[in-house]
Amino acid sequence: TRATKVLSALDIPTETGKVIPGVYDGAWGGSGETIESRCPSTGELLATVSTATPKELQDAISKSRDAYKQFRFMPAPRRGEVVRQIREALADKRDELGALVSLEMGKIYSEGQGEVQEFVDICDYAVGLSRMMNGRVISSERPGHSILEVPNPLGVVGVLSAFNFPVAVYGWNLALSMAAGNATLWKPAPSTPLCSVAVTKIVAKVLEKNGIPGAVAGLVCGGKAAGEAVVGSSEIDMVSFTGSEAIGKVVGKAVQDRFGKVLLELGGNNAVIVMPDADLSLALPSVLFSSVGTAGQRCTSTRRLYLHRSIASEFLERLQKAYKTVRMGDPLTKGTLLGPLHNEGAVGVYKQAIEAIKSSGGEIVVGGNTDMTELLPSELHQGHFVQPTIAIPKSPSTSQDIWRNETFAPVLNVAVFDELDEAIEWNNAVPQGLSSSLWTRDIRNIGKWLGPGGSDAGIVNVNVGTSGAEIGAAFGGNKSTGWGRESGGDAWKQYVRWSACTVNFSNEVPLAQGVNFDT
Ligand code: UN1
Repeated sequence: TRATKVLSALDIPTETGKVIPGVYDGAWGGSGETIESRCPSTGELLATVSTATPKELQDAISKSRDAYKQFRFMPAPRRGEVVRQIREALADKRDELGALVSLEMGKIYSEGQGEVQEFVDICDYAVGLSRMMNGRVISSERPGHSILEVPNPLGVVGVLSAFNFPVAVYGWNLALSMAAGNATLWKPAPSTPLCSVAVTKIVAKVLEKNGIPGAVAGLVCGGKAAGEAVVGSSEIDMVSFTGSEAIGKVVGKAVQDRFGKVLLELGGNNAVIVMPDADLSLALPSVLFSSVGTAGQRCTSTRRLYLHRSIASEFLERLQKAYKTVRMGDPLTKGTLLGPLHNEGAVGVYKQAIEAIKSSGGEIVVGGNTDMTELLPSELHQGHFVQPTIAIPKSPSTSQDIWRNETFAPVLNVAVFDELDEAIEWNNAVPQGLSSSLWTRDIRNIGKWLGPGGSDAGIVNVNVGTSGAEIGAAFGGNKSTGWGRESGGDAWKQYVRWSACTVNFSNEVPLAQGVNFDT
């Protein structure tokens, strides 16, 4: 099968019935329960993967700690050189790994490749960073003294990643964590274990070649138990979690309870505002990509569309037409723009959202169906396909659940506004604060949008959609999105421990603030 082909190109043998080891701590293993990886497009079983027993989990955590204790002494630029080799190895397998992302997660091939590219990009960034993780020298008020701010490796970083970006989000964390001199232990989503096994194999080979302990980039596939072990372990200095607000709340509290560091990337509920002066022919494809792309399964997907009254009907009409041209099908088939949802649960969430809109008097403008058998070839009938949907809820009131909750599916809710201030108020009136986008050519609108009374999200775009960020800036959201920052910008500063070091080069020991303690 094509799955066998893709997997064997990624060094994952798949003889029938064979369980693939899902735990790596320098050696592959895992003798706990097994998990199944299923293709969301066809329902076929891709492979069975092993997880760790509680004892193996603790062993993996300890091995990560040991690996950190060794790795932290390697000079940062040399760590950067290892990251560069990982970058090369990943780029070599971009197509194969991209195809595996499509097979296991369900996003289209171009986006699967894009995810690997994002990992490659952040490696490039981390290679440069490895020579630029600078502290500072601060003037002291005391003669013959200097104050240094020094970054050192932090320890072990636990990465709990989500199904929707089974490669890139780990990449954001691993690249920075390695440059910073940490060991990283990955607990991927239970439904995308193969992507994590494939990535870990690529990384492990590079580590081995450089004589670095494999547990510098460890892996524990599994479900709740594995997640809880990572979250609860005092040997793990920082937990970087991507997922739902509900689970993020539990993770955040648990890590805080042991005074660990936590980095949360939780729900998004991202709005696009289109002003009357916007270039609609640019806004249109952009809104289409952000709302339908990845079948609405990015945390940055557009969920809310606010249209100025004067362009609302024209824009909506054009958007409806565009929705109807989106080709649904197998994510690996050329020309497909819409793959399936990831699993049956997501279809349930989609149905519930449609039901809630209808029962509260809202209108479904396009889509709303989950029975796609007419539109799809028989081999995709077991897939989790749904129709991308545009809805007009009865009221724009953000006190309604329809507007307040993140539905991780292609459902776009539309409302009409008269004044930009009103639209900004709606933009900000939800619990989440990840991404936002304003379409205008008027510099006064842009000033308002970017300023203190503007969007309160972590990503505030102008004439660019809500999804599809590059790695250069720090990525993350405010409010219930969790305030975490990953990827570029200053995000690396969280992956080190900072010390303020006052050094006395003089022959006196004066006290700060002129305090006199003479006897
Ligand atoms: C996510 O959805 O979890 O900005 C991450 C984007 C991507 C990353 C999204 N580069 O859409």
